[in-house]
Amino acid sequence: MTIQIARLAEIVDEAARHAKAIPQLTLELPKLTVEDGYEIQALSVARRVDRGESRVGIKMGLTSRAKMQQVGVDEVVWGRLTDAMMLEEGGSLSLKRYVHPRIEPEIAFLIGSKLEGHVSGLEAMAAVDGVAPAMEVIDSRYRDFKFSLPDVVADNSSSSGLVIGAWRPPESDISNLGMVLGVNGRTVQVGSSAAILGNPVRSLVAAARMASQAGESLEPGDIVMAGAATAAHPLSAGETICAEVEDLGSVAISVEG
Ligand code: OOG
Ligand code: MG
Repeated sequence: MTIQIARLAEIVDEAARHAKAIPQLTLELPKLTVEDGYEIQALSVARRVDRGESRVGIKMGLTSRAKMQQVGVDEVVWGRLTDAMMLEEGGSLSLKRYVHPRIEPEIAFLIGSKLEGHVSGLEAMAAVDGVAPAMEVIDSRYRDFKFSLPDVVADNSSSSGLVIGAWRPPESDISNLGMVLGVNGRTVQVGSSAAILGNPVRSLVAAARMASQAGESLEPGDIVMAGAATAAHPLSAGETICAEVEDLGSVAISVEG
C-alpha cells in the first residue's frame, strides 16, 4: 500500500502543479479510506516542500452546512497551507494556475503560542495573536469539482490560495459576525461567522485536535483558516471579489484571464 500511496500522492500533486483535472481516485480504488486520504495528502504536500515551498499553517474545510451541501460531503476536513498559496490582498490572480477555482469568505487566526491535542475554546483563543478577514481560493483537482471524502482529503482539501486581511488583536467576540461576499460590487453570498461550527473558535479547537492526530501541532506564526461561512463562488475573468467581515474589515482580489 505504501507504494500505492506514494503513486497517488504524485498524481494529485502533479494535477495541482499543472492545473490538470484528474478522475476521482475512488473511481479506480473504491476501498480508499479517509486515513489513506490523509497519508496521500501528507506525501503530496511533502513533495511541494521538497520543491522549496514552506508550510504556513493549516485550513479547515466543510465546517459549515452551506459548504457541506455545496459539495455533498458532510465531514469536517483539514489541509496544509504553503507559502506558494498566499495571494496578495488587493492584488490579482490568474485563472491559468487553476482548474476551476472558487472563492469563499473565511476568518483566519494567527497562532501566537503552540497549540496541540485536545484544548478548550478558551485555551485555543489564549494562543491566538490575531484574527483577520480572509478568503480562500479552492480548486478541486477532480473533474467537475466532484469528490468523495477520501478523494477531497487526498487532494489537500482543495487548498489552493489564500488572501488574508489586516490582523487585529483577538479582543472581541467573533462568534456571530456578518460576512458578505461581493463580486464587482454586487452581493453574491451573505452569512455569519456563526455558520462556522456555531463559532469559528470551534474550528480552531478542531484544527489543534485533527493536526495532532497526524503528529503535528499549531506553531507560533501559523495561519489557521476556519472554513467558509457560505457556499463558494466560481471565479471568472474580470471579477473583483471582496469579502467583508463585520468588525474585522475586508479583503479583495481581482481575477485575470
Ligand atoms: C472542500 C474544501 C472546503 C471550506 O472552507 O469549507 C473548504 C471543497 O469545498 O472543495 O475549504
Ligand atoms: Mg475553505
